[in-house]
Amino acid sequence: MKKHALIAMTAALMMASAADAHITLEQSQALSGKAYKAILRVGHGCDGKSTVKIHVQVPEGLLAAKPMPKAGWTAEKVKATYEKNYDLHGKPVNEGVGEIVWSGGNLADDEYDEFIFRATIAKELPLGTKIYVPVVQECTDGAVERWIQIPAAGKSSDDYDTPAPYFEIVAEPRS
Ligand SMILES: [Cu+2]
Repeated sequence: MKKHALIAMTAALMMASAADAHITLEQSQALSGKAYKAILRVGHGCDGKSTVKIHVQVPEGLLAAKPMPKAGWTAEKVKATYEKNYDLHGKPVNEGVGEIVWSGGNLADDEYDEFIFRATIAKELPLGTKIYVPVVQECTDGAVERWIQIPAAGKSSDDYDTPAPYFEIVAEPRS
């Protein structure tokens, strides 16, 4: 009995620390129609190898995305045409940065860092929607981690080994 409880607790702790170590977004909610600061937290490399490149796919409906310059890294801004037209501060937009690629740096597996971009959340995106931000992490020796898993119906990100970071669109911040 005691032993089982201990094992269950250890398993829960291990799962929690694995989730913490993934690539995740610091802000789990974004306000509809407002700017969202996406802080991608990189908790580890690929199986002990250093991170040298981070590809971020900017999801549909995140408008006018801009990376925050990062010392020691170069941010490439890949232009894309949006699938739909959106209203951005009263003006129609249908293109912007669709992918951001940070490269040139070297983040050791035993160190932590953050990669930041900002975008405006299209008012057209429904409230309550979970937005997944696929990230591909490249490391030394050609190692790669793909944080692109989006949960199937009835599952959650915790059910996956390499879930895509995500946030939820809300009308007002919830505590
Ligand atoms: Cu992890």
